[in-house]
Amino acid sequence: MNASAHIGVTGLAVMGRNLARNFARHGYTVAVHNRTAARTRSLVEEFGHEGTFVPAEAAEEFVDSLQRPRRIMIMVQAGPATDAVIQEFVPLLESGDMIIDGGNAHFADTRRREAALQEHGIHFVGAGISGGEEGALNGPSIMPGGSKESYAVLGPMFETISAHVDGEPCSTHIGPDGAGHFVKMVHNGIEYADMQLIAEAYDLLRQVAEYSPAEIAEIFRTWNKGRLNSYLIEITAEVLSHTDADTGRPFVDVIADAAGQKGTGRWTVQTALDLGSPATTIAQATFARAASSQPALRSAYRPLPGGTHIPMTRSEAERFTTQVEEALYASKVIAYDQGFKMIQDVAGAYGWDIDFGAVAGIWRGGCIIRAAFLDRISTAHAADPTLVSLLAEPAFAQEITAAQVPWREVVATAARRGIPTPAFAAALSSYDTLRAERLPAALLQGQRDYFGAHTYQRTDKEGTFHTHWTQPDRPETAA
Ligand code: NBP
Repeated sequence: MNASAHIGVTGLAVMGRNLARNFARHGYTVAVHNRTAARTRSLVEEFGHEGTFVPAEAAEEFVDSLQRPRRIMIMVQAGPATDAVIQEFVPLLESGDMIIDGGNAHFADTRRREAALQEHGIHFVGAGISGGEEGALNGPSIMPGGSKESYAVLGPMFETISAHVDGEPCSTHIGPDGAGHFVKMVHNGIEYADMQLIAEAYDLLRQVAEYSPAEIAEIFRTWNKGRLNSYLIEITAEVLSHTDADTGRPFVDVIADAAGQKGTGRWTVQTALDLGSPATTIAQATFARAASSQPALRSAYRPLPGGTHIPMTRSEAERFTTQVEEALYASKVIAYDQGFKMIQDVAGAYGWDIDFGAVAGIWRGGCIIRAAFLDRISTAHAADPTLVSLLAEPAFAQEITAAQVPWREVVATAARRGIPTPAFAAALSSYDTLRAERLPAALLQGQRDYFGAHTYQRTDKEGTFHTHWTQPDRPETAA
């Protein structure tokens, strides 16, 4: 067989099929393969005219059609299916070949696979791909990990098929082994937080300001022209302005209020706990989905009292809308900051050299959290690669300072009226935690020392100490 294909894609469900078409549309010769050959045939029948595809039914035939070093992109279900496909291909490959996992793998699996394939001299590249079906076809945001050598070969291909913003590709080498999938996971965690914050803003405008979904859609459209400009705000306005064809009711009112999840938010929260990274807004957004899907628990709580409903005048509602915009923006800055902190923490833990500015840069297009303000996040991190927090950057600090009164007013109004705002409140509380001069952590240390002799440090002298709490005069000793 003529080894003509620049890249091979195995796994031709929605994502693999669209990525294969994207490569082909950009002039690459693409070998295509799927466990069930019917998918391969239908891809070529329907879209063969879009470029050059080399279909293969057998794995050997697929591998033989690839130029060396061979580049195989796996687009199958994450988990055991990915391992099964790797096992199938490794014996057919040789040193220097590359396997790219474009699925939503857990970064720990990617680390394991990368280490195992290194022993065969095969480059394993865990590449986070965001943008869903549409992005895969027309330009996703691509977050590849793995070796620098593999990016030297794959980078130009990824950068060609990725989304572009201001002429810049939305693909960059994130870092070694699992770094790409880690960053994709955090992207999804931020996505959970961003969506929850938008949903809470909607709920406040609906319940407190008593706007209709169609009116709120217009508010979101206005916000989308300003600093909140983003894909998620844009689609929110679309969803809110949609009317149900069967009932004539606002579509949002006929959708069951139980949110689903596929697991990347949960992974982000679990990993944040492992790293000790306080990603509280992302965690609350994930728990909010879980709580919404607990009907028995919700029924048990439903009869209990809530807050007070106080009608607003039109001008009060307009003022409140402005406050919600401020609160949403400030909370969003905190959520993104928490995501970046996780990436900084993992980089420290694993010694990964990650360019945080470049990460924000490739999230400006192609992916679900694409937003105008990522430009500013990118600039802030690029200007100071050691930036601990966005809030240490003067322009963001100024905006957060300006948002103080409305942000607190919105969270207080929600509490008084009994409207849940777990993500808004978590963001504000995170802000207040991190800016506090003194935290009650001092009391926690006292409690821990009391029941578990866990020791403490003092503010006035060096060393580690323990108080003998049960002795009458409670003597203190150096531990
Ligand atoms: P799915 O996640 O639905 O997986 C279906 C594909 O996996 C089919 O090609 C199927 O082959 C193949 N497959 C399975 Br299942 N088990 C296999 C096995 N043991 N051996 C070989 N092939 C096997 O596809 P998708 O929605 O296109 O997503 C692909 C990857 O991209 C996933 O990891 C997903 O998490 C990730 N992702 C998806 C999105 C999205 O918006 N859908 C976005 C970003 C990332 P068959 O045809 O023979 O059954």
